[in-house]
Amino acid sequence: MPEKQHVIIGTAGHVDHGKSSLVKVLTGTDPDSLPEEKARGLTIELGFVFMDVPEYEKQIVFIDVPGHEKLVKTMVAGASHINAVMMVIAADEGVAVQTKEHFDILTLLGIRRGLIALTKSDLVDRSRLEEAECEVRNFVRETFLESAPIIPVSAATGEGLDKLKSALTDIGRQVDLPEDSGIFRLPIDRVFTVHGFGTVIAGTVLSGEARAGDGIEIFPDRIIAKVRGVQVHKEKRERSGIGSRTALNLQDIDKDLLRRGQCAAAPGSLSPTLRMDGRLRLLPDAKGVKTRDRLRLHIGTDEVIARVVLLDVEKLLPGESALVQFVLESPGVALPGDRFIIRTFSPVTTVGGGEILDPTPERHKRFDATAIEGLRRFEGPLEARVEQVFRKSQKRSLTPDEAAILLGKRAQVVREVVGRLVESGKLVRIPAEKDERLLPSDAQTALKEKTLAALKKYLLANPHRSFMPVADLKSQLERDADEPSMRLVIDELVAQKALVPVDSGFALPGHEARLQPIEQELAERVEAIYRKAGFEPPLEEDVVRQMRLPLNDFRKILGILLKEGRLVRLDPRLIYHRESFERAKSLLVDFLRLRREITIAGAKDVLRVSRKFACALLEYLDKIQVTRRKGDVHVLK
Ligand SMILES: Nc1nc2c(ncn2[C@@H]2O[C@H](COP(=O)(O)OP(=O)(O)OP(=O)(O)O)[C@@H](O)[C@H]2O)c(=O)[nH]1
Ligand SMILES: [Mg+2]
Repeated sequence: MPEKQHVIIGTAGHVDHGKSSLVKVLTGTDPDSLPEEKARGLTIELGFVFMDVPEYEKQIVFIDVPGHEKLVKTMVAGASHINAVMMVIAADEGVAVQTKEHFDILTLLGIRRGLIALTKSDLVDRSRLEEAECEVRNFVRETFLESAPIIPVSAATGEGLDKLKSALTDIGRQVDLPEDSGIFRLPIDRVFTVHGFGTVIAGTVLSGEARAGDGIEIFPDRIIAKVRGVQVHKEKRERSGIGSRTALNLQDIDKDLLRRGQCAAAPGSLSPTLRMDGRLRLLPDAKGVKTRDRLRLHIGTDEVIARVVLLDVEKLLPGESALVQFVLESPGVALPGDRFIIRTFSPVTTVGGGEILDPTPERHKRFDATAIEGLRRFEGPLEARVEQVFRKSQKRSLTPDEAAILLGKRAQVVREVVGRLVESGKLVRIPAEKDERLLPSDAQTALKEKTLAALKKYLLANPHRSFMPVADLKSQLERDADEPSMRLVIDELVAQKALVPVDSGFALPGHEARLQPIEQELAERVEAIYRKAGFEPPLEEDVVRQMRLPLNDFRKILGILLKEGRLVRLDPRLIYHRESFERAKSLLVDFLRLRREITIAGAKDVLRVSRKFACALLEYLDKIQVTRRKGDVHVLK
């Protein structure tokens, strides 16, 4: 039998209005299973109950929440990922305090579907029932439940239950599967142990899938675990399905490490942080919020304490919204687009909520224009969000797949958007055989400028050098760019002839090392020594001794003469004057043209030098590909 799509319906409403009783008469199962709940007639923990409707193509699952004012935290966790709400209002009492608070929370969580069950209809007469209906209709005016059915029911007599069931199945039909990023994510709402099975976590699968044998990571604690088995509605399954209530049996993990509020996800797919940026909207009747207010931040099934920093307003007034940065007191995880709820620290009341825009931001100063501009992009269409992920990562190029993970979007979708951003010139591709990376074009321009500036600065500080060694350049740019971005920018600068590649570094066109007059004079003396020595030049140490120069000064001058090509280094110990070398080369080449091949002894005779020089010259000619070695002889190449 194919797996049925789950429709997750949360109850909501004031304490004792009959939520659990209604779930029980609808399903035959009491959602209150704890002895303490039964004894007190009060829901304390979330209840998860499946409703079997024969012939129905979907599977309804209720999440029954507590209505008590002290347990709103639990209600938020239960309501965080529902598809629709069954708002329960007792006909005798009508709209009460937590009716409104739950309703506000559902609105802030972005729940869009539901119905209202007007319970305990058996306790009121007809006119009170009509009055209650009227009151409720007013209550939901201009809200997401504006045109939702209001159904009088009684858990005691069964009145209205059929109508309620059919309204629930209608709503279920309107629920679509969420867009799937393909990356497994399940916010944990329940942890328990099953005798003989060990530790089990449960929740609603928001995206991707998990199979037995898969590795998962528990965030924000970064605990790696292995899935031993998957269960849906107490039945063993091959894999978890998106949107389904799912239990994962984990291997070798201590239950004490797990709790509601953690998130099980594909390893490495989330980044625990102490800061999150979002748009916060206050309820119209809430108190205002100021920067540094300490609040309870509910994201997914978790609650963390955080201080709020208002980024684009001085003070946030009731009914208004602002871009904010939350500074968390303990790490949390989220993806862009996740909803959150804000409750005051003490006394605890719900004041607002909104959407996470950037779950891993830098620290921002208030009114920072770049930060605000970036967050506005994250609020925009997908193309703007993809662009912003790359912009935010400035110093590091990203692959489209990495960007997809950061956004919680399907890789294929992000790849297409990236293609459009390249066409419009906002992103630049870094060519690579596999795993093509991209960089915002602004970042590329800035990095080019930085590269040229680093080179100029280096050459100014080292006037005797005519180029900057690669390693020095890279270490200068390290803080601003990753290796592929540097490669891209350097290649482009070379192609534009703004950089000139030399042996082991880069030069600026037209730039020559500058010598002090005294160095100039020394350089001429060094050159003269080599010129005069002809085919049998002295060793470096002999020249140093002869000139009575500090070794470093000599090396510097030698470096310039070599760079300028006035001297030629044949091997680590042997240097020729350019003129002597050219003369030796043409003598040997002439000989070869005539005789086709030459031995070391032959070269010795031609140049009248010792074996050491003959050997070095022939090897160097091989190296610069004038000649080629063939056994004991060298021939022209
Ligand atoms: N007469 C009558 N009593 C009801 C009806 N529904 C619930 N009750 C009674 O109302 C009381 C509270 O019902 P619950 O179902 O526990 O209420 P709840 O909304 O789940 O309460 P919390 O979970 O604690 O918020 C119980 O004593 C129920 O027997 C109904 O339709 N008619
Ligand atoms: Mg209850």
